[in-house]
Amino acid sequence: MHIFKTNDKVIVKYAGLLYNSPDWNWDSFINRETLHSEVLKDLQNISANPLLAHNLEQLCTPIAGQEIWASGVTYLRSMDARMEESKDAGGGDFYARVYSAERPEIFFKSSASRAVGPGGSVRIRKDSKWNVPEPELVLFICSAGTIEGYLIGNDMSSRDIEGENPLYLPQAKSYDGAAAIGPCLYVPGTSISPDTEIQIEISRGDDQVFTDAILISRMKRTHQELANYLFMEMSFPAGAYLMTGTGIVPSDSFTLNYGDVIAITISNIGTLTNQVGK
Ligand code: DO4
Ligand code: MG
Repeated sequence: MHIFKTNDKVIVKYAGLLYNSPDWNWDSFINRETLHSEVLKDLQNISANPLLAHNLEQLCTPIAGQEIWASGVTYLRSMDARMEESKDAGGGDFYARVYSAERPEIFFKSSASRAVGPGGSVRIRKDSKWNVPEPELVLFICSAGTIEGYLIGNDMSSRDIEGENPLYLPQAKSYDGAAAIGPCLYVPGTSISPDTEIQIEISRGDDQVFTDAILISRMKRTHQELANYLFMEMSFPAGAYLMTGTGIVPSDSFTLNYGDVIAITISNIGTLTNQVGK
């Protein structure tokens, strides 16, 4: 089951058919425990409408009252890259410690108003010279703390700012257009398969300048463990989004340019495409 947000509708795609949700309010529609079975009950009372296909051409960012949080250093590749980029600043050891610590790294990523959706422009900071996308699986955790769905996310990151001093992390990670999510909320009704692949392609004009892929089973921590830490001392009345960390980091010579097109695909969810704008 996939749930899409448009400017005036919430559209459900289930078993190849499209339905206009009876509840157009994103927060009240998605923020439900056992979301998959609740939506199936809703669908019993409405008919599929193939004409909704054209509404899916203009998707909004699938967010309203949710905040976007992020987990870090959950894959070995992220730990290695960050140890290297911050070694001159003496920050390297902290990444190794958080990788193996019981408490995960969790940080605030974006409010809804700063986030970007499918087809929108992500940004790189003007005061940064080394920027990368981080393709990540995003959890949707409802206000009761259970994981109800998944999205694709891009945790845009300024590597030089974070590398200069790990205390600059909020500036390296949070700014207008630093978080992309979409294209929809995927609600499988069970936990997502460990064989789920995250794939990224970056194009510059006609050239493909970077491509890579990883399975989510390579992640060190469980999704529920991350969700439990996020919800331990914070409440989220409309539920929360949690990026689960990146296992893909381009080589150190790579930085994003204005105009680059970033396409992130996650099996069974879809593709999230964004261009780097000013
Ligand atoms: O420690 C910094 C952030 C890590 C991160 O965003 C990631 O591993 O994905
Ligand atoms: Mg990240």
